[in-house]
Amino acid sequence: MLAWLAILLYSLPMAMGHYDICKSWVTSDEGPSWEFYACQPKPMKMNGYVIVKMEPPGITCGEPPERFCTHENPYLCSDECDASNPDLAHPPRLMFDEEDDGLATYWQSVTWSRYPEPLMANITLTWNKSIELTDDIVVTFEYGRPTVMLLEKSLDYGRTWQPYQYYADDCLEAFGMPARKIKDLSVTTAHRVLCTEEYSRWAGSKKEKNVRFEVRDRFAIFAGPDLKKMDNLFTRMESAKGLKDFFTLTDLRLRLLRPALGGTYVQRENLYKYFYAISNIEVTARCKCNLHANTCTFREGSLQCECEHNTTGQDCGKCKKNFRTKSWRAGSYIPTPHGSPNACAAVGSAFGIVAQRKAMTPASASSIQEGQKKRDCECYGHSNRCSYIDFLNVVTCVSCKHNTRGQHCQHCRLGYYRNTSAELDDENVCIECNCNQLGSKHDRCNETGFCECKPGATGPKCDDCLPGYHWRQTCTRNVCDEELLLCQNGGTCHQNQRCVCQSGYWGVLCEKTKCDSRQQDCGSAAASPAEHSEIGLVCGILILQLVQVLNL
Ligand SMILES: *[C@@H]1O[C@H](CO)[C@@H](O)[C@H](O)[C@H]1NC(C)=O
Ligand SMILES: *[C@@H]1O[C@H](CO)[C@@H](O)[C@H](O)[C@H]1NC(C)=O
Ligand SMILES: *[C@@H]1O[C@H](CO)[C@@H](O)[C@H](O)[C@H]1NC(C)=O
Ligand SMILES: *[C@@H]1O[C@H](CO)[C@@H](O)[C@H](O)[C@H]1NC(C)=O
Ligand SMILES: *[C@@H]1O[C@H](CO)[C@@H](O)[C@H](O)[C@H]1NC(C)=O
Ligand SMILES: [Ca+2]
Repeated sequence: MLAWLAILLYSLPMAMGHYDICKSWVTSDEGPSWEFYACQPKPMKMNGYVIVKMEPPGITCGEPPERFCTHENPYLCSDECDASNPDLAHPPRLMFDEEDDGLATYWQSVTWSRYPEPLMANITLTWNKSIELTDDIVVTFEYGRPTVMLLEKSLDYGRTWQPYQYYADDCLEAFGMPARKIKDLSVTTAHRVLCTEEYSRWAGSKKEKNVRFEVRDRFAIFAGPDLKKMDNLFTRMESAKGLKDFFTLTDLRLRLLRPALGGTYVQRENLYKYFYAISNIEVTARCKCNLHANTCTFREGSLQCECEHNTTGQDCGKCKKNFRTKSWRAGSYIPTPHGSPNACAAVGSAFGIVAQRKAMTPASASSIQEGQKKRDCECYGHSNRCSYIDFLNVVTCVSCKHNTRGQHCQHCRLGYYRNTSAELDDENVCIECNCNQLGSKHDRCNETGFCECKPGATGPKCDDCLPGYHWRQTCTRNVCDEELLLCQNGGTCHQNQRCVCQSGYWGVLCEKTKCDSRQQDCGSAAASPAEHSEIGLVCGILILQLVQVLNL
């Protein structure tokens, strides 16, 4: 009872629809059971989990020790960077540390003493984990912000990179791009990569320290200025994959291309005042767990989702072993507020929520013993039941659906063939042969969907006739046609079945002359109701009489 209460209390925040719980214990007509929801971890500061790489080697100041000045005080170059002295060193880790109030600790580059060779630096941040930004990226520069810089991101652990945002005091000059503001973006362009001049102009090194990558402003396009309507954003992300991916990354790279100039041109006589210094890089994000986990922990050197819904993997990107009866799917934000868990289905259970309900009800307890043998019950999602065949010592799927059959529902039923563009666990894996009932010998086909045809029939489905045959209930050999079996003496071929002869001729192909009314077979070729000649009429009557006699 206490446990129940605990779970009940635990499930209360779910009403807010922030996808923060993965399951809750509910009571329905069928009894108590788990219900599952799409879920995601809370946003967190990512500083503590990052691996940072600086390029080029030797870009960090202090080896050898170096003096530097500031823009505010360009001729008082009393400050010193010395890597061997902890009080004067400026290593990269100081971009991610906790700072005491008012005392900025920062990474610092060498000065621009090699001018006019450009002073450039790459700062690559690696999480070895897909993360989804939930707030602005804020980079804090001491002693002035770069006049030209580029933010890049990777979605594939650093294999490929793409620009994320361009920053320059003059976008056109630096990148050939017009300057834009996030405010100019709309619902359809919210994930556009742009160049901004907002964070690169000189405003005094103490006044404006931050360079932002604006996540909140982009969210606000969907969720409103105070981000109260996050459901709108999430719903939109479900339909626009590009939007979701835009905020997802595994790595970030800051490419510092030109340092702060203090509002002037580069003064060659005092290059000690040009350098980069970063005191903080703030990245707020949540682990990407494909809506299958609400916690993410740091284990074995990297972040890992604590996967629910019987999924596994760093991003919960696949189904656990023995839960692969259905293809893996990411959870979905819709329908709001709980979304769809799209859980992996356990072998030997039905799918999704219903499955779990059944599994929890006492009624199914009797099947547990049978369940022991169901370890090998793999049915590719086409069945939820197996039975054990004692004398063969095999476990076999029963009641395979979707027109499948076989021990693992891995074959197609007779009358169906394998859809080569579908996986084995696809509902469309078997395609009906659709053999023409009249033209084919039976309703089965070979692996490429070809039916077996009766004589005279052809085509994949046996609904065509070979030359010399025509379609009449099935393919029937022609009596006459326009190529091989020509009606003679001016006769015309009627529906490939018979020749309609000119008066005075008869025979199958009207090859015989002079119908003598006393001859028995006279009318066999001339019994056409279309023939109104007297002879034809007489012959017709004769035949009718003959038929009547024979029937008696
Ligand atoms: C920064 O990275 C880019 C892309 O790999 C590379 O082309 C460039 O040379 C690097 N810059 C520095 C200063 O190492
Ligand atoms: C990245 O994460 C994966 C999965 O947790 C792990 O196997 C791998 O060793 C990690 N790589 C590095 C460089 O930390
Ligand atoms: C996952 O599998 C376990 C063990 O069979 C089961 O208790 C749990 O309810 C399953 N969860 C989901 C979401 O399918
Ligand atoms: C074959 O499977 C694919 C993938 O599920 C499906 O899109 C297609 O419609 C199937 N083909 C037929 C003829 O059913
Ligand atoms: C199926 O039958 C057709 C027609 O007889 C033939 O061309 C094709 O090669 C057969 N496919 C297979 C896989 O046997
Ligand atoms: Ca710091």
